[in-house]
Amino acid sequence: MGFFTDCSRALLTILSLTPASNRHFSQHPLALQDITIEPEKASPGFKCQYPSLKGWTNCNGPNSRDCWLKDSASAQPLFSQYDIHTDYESVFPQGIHREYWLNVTDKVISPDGYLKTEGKVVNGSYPGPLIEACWGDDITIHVTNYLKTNGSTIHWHGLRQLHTNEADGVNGVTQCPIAFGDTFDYKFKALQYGHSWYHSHYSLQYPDGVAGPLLIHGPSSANWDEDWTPILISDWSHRSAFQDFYVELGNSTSGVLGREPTMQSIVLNGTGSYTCDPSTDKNCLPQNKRKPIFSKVFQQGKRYLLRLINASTESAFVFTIDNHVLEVISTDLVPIHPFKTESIHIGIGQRYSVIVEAKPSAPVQKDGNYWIRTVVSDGCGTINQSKPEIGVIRYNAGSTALPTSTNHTGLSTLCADEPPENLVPVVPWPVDHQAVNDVLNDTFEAFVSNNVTHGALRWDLTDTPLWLNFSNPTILNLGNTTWNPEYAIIQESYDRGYVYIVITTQAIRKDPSKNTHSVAAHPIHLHGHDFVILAQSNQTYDVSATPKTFNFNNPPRRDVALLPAGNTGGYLAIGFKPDNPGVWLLHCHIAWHASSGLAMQILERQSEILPTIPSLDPTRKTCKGWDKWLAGHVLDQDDSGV
Ligand SMILES: *[C@@H]1O[C@H](CO)[C@@H](O)[C@H](O)[C@H]1NC(C)=O
Ligand SMILES: *[C@@H]1O[C@H](CO)[C@@H](O)[C@H](O)[C@H]1NC(C)=O
Ligand SMILES: *[C@@H]1O[C@H](CO)[C@@H](O)[C@H](O)[C@H]1NC(C)=O
Ligand SMILES: *[C@@H]1O[C@H](CO)[C@@H](O)[C@H](O)[C@H]1NC(C)=O
Ligand SMILES: *[C@@H]1O[C@H](CO)[C@@H](O)[C@H](O)[C@H]1NC(C)=O
Ligand SMILES: *[C@@H]1O[C@H](CO)[C@@H](O)[C@H](O)[C@H]1NC(C)=O
Ligand SMILES: *[C@@H]1O[C@H](CO)[C@@H](O)[C@H](O)[C@H]1NC(C)=O
Ligand SMILES: *[C@@H]1O[C@H](CO)[C@@H](O)[C@H](O)[C@H]1NC(C)=O
Ligand SMILES: *[C@@H]1O[C@H](CO)[C@@H](O)[C@H](O)[C@H]1NC(C)=O
Ligand SMILES: *[C@@H]1O[C@H](CO)[C@@H](O)[C@H](O)[C@H]1NC(C)=O
Ligand SMILES: *[C@@H]1O[C@H](CO)[C@@H](O)[C@H](O)[C@H]1NC(C)=O
Ligand SMILES: [Cu+2]
Repeated sequence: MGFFTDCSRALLTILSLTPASNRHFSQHPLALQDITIEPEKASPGFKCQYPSLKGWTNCNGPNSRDCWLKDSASAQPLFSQYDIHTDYESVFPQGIHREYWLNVTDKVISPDGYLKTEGKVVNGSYPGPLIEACWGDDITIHVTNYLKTNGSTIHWHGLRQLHTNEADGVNGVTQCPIAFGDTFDYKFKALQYGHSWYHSHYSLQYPDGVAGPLLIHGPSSANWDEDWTPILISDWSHRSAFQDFYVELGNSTSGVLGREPTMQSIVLNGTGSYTCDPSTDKNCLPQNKRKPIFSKVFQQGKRYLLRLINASTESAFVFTIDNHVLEVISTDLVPIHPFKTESIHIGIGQRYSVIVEAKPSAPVQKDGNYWIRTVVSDGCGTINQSKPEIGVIRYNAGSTALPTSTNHTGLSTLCADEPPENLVPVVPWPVDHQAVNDVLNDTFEAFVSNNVTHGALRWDLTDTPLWLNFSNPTILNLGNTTWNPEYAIIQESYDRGYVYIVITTQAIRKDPSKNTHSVAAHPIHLHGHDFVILAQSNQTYDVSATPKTFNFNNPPRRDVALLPAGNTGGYLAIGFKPDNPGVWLLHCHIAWHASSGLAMQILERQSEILPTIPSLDPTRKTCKGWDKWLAGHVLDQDDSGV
């Protein structure tokens, strides 16, 4: 039974790296003495439960957020507790099984007060409902697709999916799209804790609204009193992303790459305010039919935990609250040593947890109202109405006045990740100074292919823009020794150490006659892993000199990092542990670029993937359903598929 058996006391659950036996999710009957944690005010009634940890107690509270569970009967509880220092990649507390249902449908929506007729949503709303679980829980999510013109999949952004590659939700890679009326069951374990988001990986579907927050309760690296459930911050377009994409692709015959489409507004937790005239524009909602501006009440002196997510299509933001300081405690799903700042730059797909003390700096506003602002970073996004005043913090719950507060002065709006020296993980990774792979061979350039493939110029990473066949996911080809170059597959069959991958914006190996340099910053996301940032710069990458500057000493660690763009180059060097057999997408999180082809697949330990998957029958069944749907529909594939 491996590690899902009851271990009454003292023994922490150790992650067994022998697969197959790990797959029996057990449900424990609840007993009165079962340990429960009511971690939050944000979601009343939600409880974490650890019935198998008999005799253990909850050690998490407003002044001990670093602790999660402790074995009170142990002589030295410090050595038998789950806390912020626990190496969550190898050890976790066994929670309970939770089950969720999601329904993806077409819907006319208007989060910013303007009708988007081709909206696509989860359970009738944008953002979709919160998926909430606890560290160590087993999760099953049944996703049903009712979209009339699209298939669908859901990806659980940033979750490791250790030994559950088939639940990663990437069509063409780990599954076929879910056809109209069909359901796919995603089953995985919450081995990390923190907040993230889920979104469709079907072509350009998530910018149309198929996205929602995900929260896994666990310890924090600083103390707080009350929390907010995660909020998605996003740029927003009134047109379907499937139409906007043609702006990006440009004219297919002219041989010119298009520009990024202009987005219309910014939306915070599903609300925004687009200025338009209802008397002349029938899609423009009058004020009384709009949602009120996002506002939250602060009680003087309390510490609030805010969980921020940048769920943009193309824009990065700088987040601030007038007169307040932010204490940052996590990068993506990695707890970090807290640091204080007035503003935080959040790239697409990135998340930060920040604690805000309700103690406004002078000058205190008479009405006690302060703006929450999201400023679009310089050169990272084009939004027609990018009004930064997006929400309100109120000290007087009865007030409805808009704030008169002013922004922090001297803030940088540079499009760059936070300085690495600020992002120090609590659980350190001392990174090997030697890579297990051939790094030059694994150096890739984000370029535009000179070749008009599939009717347009496209972004690429390998020599070919990614182009997947929805009906033939990589996971059903694991016996292959040769691969279609358009699947952009690279092999990493190592069972120890670190694999380094370098991505640049300047030519290193690429043949300039086949690919064109195009200056753009790209937020790079890797599935199945957290990675360390060995180096990140907007300068030129030098194959012999730059690696000498790599940071091996507990570098920042996360699942999305910006590849910066300077005039002459720019690079991002990452390192990951090849400890999770599977086929994992690495891609730019600007939806237009991923669709265009700026993506590749890392095939990790090919021969060990199948033994970790209990059965591919559900995957094959989904493919059958998709092929059946396809037989009656015309699918005009115009993008990579992701
Ligand atoms: C989504 O909607 C379904 C059907 O209405 C409901 O049963 C389910 O609980 C909802 N899911 C969540 C996560 O709220
Ligand atoms: C899911 O959405 C479809 C289409 O709107 C609807 O017919 C169906 O009843 C919904 N299912 C559930 C369980 O809510
Ligand atoms: C998805 O649906 C949109 C309509 O909302 C349509 O324009 C597009 O062609 C569809 N794409 C695919 C790949 O199914
Ligand atoms: C975001 O919106 C949802 C749905 O309306 C709501 O339940 C949630 O409390 C909001 N989040 C915050 C932090 O206010
Ligand atoms: C979200 O990411 C995009 C792209 O990197 C960036 O332009 C935008 O400013 C980010 N948003 C926030 C709130 O940081
Ligand atoms: C912004 O919107 C206005 C009004 O719809 C339009 O006239 C203008 O061209 C838009 N600007 C851009 C850059 O798209
Ligand atoms: C370089 O990459 C190619 C293509 O993936 C592979 O065939 C070759 O073995 C690699 N060379 C080394 C030294 O790793
Ligand atoms: C362009 O792409 C086609 C089809 O993928 C390929 O046959 C051809 O060699 C490519 N041409 C160049 C110059 O790369
Ligand atoms: C896609 O894959 C399916 C299943 O392997 C195959 O039947 C079909 O011909 C492929 N389509 C294309 C365009 O290659
Ligand atoms: C797997 O190999 C077969 C036989 O060579 C080939 O037809 C197929 O395209 C390959 N699959 C992928 C995803 O490259
Ligand atoms: C490169 O980065 C530095 C430091 O972050 C910044 O000061 C500079 O403006 C950037 N240059 C470009 C061209 O973006
Ligand atoms: Cu990009």
